[in-house]
Amino acid sequence: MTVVVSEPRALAELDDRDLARLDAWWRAANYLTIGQIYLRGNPLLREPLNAEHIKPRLLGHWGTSPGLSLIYAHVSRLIRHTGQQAVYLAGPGHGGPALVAAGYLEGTYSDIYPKVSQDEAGMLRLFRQFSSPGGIPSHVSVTTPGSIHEGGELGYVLVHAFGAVMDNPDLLAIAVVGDGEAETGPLEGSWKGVSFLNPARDGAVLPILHLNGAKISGPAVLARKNPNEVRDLLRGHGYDVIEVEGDDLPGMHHRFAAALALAWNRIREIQTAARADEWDGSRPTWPLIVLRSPKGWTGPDEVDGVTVTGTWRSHQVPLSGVRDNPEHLALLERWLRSYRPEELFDADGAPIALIREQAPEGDLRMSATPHANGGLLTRDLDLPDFREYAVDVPRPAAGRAESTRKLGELMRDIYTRNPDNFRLFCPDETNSNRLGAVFEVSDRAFMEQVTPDDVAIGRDGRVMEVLSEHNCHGWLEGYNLTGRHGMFATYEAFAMVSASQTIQHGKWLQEARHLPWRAKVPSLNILLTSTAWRNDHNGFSHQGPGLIQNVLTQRGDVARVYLPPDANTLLSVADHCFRSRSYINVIVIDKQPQLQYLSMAEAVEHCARGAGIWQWAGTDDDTSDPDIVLACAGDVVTMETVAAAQILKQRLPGLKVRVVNVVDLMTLPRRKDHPHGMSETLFTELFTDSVDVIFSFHGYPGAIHQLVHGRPDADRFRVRGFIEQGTTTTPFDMTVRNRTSRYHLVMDAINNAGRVPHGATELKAWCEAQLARHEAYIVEHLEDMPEVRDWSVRTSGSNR
Ligand SMILES: Cc1ncc(C[n+]2csc(CCOP(=O)(O)OP(=O)(O)O)c2C)c(N)n1
Repeated sequence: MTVVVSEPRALAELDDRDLARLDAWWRAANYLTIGQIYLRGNPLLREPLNAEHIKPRLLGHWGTSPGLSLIYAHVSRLIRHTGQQAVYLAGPGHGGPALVAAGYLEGTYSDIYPKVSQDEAGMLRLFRQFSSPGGIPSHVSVTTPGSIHEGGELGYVLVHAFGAVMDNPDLLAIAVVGDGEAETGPLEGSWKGVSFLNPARDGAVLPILHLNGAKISGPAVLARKNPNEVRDLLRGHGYDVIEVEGDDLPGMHHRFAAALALAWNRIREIQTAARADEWDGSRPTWPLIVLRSPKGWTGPDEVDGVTVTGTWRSHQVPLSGVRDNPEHLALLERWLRSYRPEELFDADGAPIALIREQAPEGDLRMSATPHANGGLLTRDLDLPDFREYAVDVPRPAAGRAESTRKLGELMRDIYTRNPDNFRLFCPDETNSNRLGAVFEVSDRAFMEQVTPDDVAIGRDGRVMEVLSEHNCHGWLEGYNLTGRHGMFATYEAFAMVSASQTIQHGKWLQEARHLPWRAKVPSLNILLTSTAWRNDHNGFSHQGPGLIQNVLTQRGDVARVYLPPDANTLLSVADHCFRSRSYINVIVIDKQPQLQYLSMAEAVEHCARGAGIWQWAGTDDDTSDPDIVLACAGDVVTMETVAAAQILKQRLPGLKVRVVNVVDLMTLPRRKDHPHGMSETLFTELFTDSVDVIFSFHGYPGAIHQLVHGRPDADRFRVRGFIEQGTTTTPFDMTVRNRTSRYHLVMDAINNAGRVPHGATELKAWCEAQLARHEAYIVEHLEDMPEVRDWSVRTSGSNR
């Protein structure tokens, strides 16, 4: 696209027509905002306002809205002058009616929702649907054209904005940061986005810190700080601070236009120099605007003798008793009429030409930008054949490999084939998670100083490492929602830092499914590695499989959880996830050397079914039901299950044991509960309909009970899993403490089998003795017993 470098003065200075347009548009947006909050009739005030015109429940947020609309109006003018592609992210997303009003004035809203037409009837529908049953949410939600950021859970506006512009050189993300929002941990950490933004190949973020002074019911820290401290803080983060303050009109229009022009010209200077190779490589000082304007600006100054505008009292609905209080009703009418709606909308109720002129052309309207409907821009990844990265597995459970290393090699080649369409996001653990092969083709992105000791760090890098799960997760969301692919790889326990983002993104994807105009976007892929079971060295703080629990409570149309037990299944699962759209895919596998079970061909077949019987591991001959089913999902518990089955095979050969492995956790629920749910016939084929199942699970045991609910005789599932018995110990001791060790599973099998063959009592006693030996051994030797540490099916002598 062509960005026209505007004459700085032309952009910075408003002529009369500019001013008239901005003023009319802003008045119209504010009018429509208030209409959405209050009115269910008489949308154009063509008759005196009465109580019947007022909604029974007054919902929504006025206070932030006039500021959001003012900014929107000015950015639209900038776009008209320059052709700049821009996406608007409202941090205080509770100002939803302002962004809905903007889309409506730009015509996009009626294009998408034809019933909400640009006439009186459509305006009435616009008002009635807001925050109503069957209508639209009060925030800048999925339903809002032009939005990739709901702003419901505050704190993520900058992370989404930075993710949106990565590898998106022509895009400018306008990110409005609320002063309350700026108090959140994620937002405070996200100013650092500039340290990872390359002006040559990435777009730009323009943060606009909106210091309107207050939150729901109290002052905001940055608004009350000495302005020098605010300046120092933001400069310290690397920004060039441009300030606009006041409530005078048209003065504020003039000053904001000048500030925006200054900011944009500065951005273009930075980008033009970088793209012309005139960049010394140091981190640019990007502009940032601090806007100080009153909360609830243009609203009623006082209500019941108390100041409202400029205070926290304007946060939500400044006049609350309108239906029953004639004075409030009169005040509301005066307030609405102060925008002079009769000048803004024509006889049919459509916005007048002056207002329509304010909108940029076509897709340049921020409410229509395809960047905010990223599925429209999504290109499939050019994926290598994952089978080429296979680990050779001549015999099951005989050799060990670091499975995630293979995934790293796959991602290395995805980077090469997709130079602007794929990124890995990781909180400082790419090497630790054995994904370091990506560094063969890409450094980590870093715009701060690089020293000779740094390895794989540089301004051209595209591996995103920042020690902030919030940043990693949010950047990937922004990257995904604008149509690009990636993966967030993190230590399993610390995925809980960003778990709330996972949940919020899941909600976004769920809602998007109901909107045919929202094209599907690349899935959010999360790799949980350095798992609970193998954080024996780091201890209890690093042992927490909580994210699985969160994700599986999300609705089936978005949530997917995969527990590949080895490298080949991991490769097959990863390939599937990289091809998928609009899901949250959680993949759980540890990074340590681990037993390998399946050849690539077997892995592909196993993953396609999601679960299957591992005949080679058990003593089940398929002619009749087994005596016990040993099921497993997760790498470490799979090893313990296979080991338990081997012990039973050797020491209790009369017992018929079936081993079932589950890769796709969502095959366990009934099909009516999840689209991946296996058929009842397959479920019975695997688990029978009456034999007891000892299910050993990577996560919390309750999850399996939840998933098999409603399956034939679900009570027969005895689940072992992580029961918060963590500490700093040996790998095997983690399984002992959590009662998932092979010895526990053998005893469980004996205790629950339909038939107890001769020798069972002795075997249980042997297991108890082994556990006692283990306990003494690790205290003395500080490592696991060799027969456990080096165990494989080869050492215990079995064939596939
Ligand atoms: C993480 C989070 N905590 C609490 C809330 C509840 N909440 C909604 S709006 C708001 C105040 C927001 O203040 P600010 O960001 O300054 O926005 P503005 O003043 O522009 O409305 C709060 C605390 C929330 N939405 N998200």
